[in-house]
Amino acid sequence: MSGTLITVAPTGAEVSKTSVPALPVTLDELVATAKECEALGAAIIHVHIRDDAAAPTLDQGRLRDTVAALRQSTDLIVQLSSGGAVTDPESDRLAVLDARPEMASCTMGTVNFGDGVFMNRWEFIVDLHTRMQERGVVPEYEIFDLGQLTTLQRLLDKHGLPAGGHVHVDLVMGVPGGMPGTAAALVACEAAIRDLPAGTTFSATGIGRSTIPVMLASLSAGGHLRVGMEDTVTYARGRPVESNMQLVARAVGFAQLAQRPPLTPADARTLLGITRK
Ligand code: KMH
Ligand code: ZN
Repeated sequence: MSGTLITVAPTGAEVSKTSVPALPVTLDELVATAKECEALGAAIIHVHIRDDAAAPTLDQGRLRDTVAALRQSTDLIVQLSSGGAVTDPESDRLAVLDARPEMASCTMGTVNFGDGVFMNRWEFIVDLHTRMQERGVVPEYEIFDLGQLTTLQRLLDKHGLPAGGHVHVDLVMGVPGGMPGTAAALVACEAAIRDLPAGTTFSATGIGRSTIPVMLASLSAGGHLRVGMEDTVTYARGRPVESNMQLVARAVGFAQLAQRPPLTPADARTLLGITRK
């Protein structure tokens, strides 16, 4: 498939609503953002939710309500974050799957994350991967450093392919503590991805100012795109991001310039081996 899979990651767990008032944190704000981003060309929404104080939460009731509301209002593939915030316990992160999303993230290793540590022990990774297989939740394997692709290969060798049989990874580049958001790093990852099962696809996102070099490198290397205020809150030097739609519109423009127009959610499901439940 020659089009571009565009994922929007509108909220994340780290950006504060106080410093970035345009960040969608309520369910209404999230649904409105999702609808507009879908209309622009997004096919997947990577979801972190917030509580009434706009703090990150993995509250089960809120997660279920969020999945239901997004399904009702959009055709987007709902991908819940199992990463949460660096402070979330493993038990809550595993319980994210109980909200029955079509997709969930699954990170392939521990990484320093700014001043924190994003913990992903091997046994936890195996637990998450196998529970997703059992429940038919399609993973997006999050890769913060080159060696995590080797961990993914080990995981697939020992525990089998994910639900749906297709392997899709997301390169999260430029996290302080992870790999840099550069074309050279992306090319190194792309070479390692060739050792994964045939047909493995990847998307990439660059944190902060690496967003544009990573987008251009990913499109050139045959990859897909993730954008959103989880990763980028400055549109250009001195210009705060006004909305997630602004970032999705820019990604769509780049994809069109590359003659790889955005995939619809239906096309994305076909690519990723997802059967809509
Ligand atoms: N918020 C980060 C600690 C994921 O969503 O799976 C983890 C993260 C990755 O954002
Ligand atoms: Zn995330």
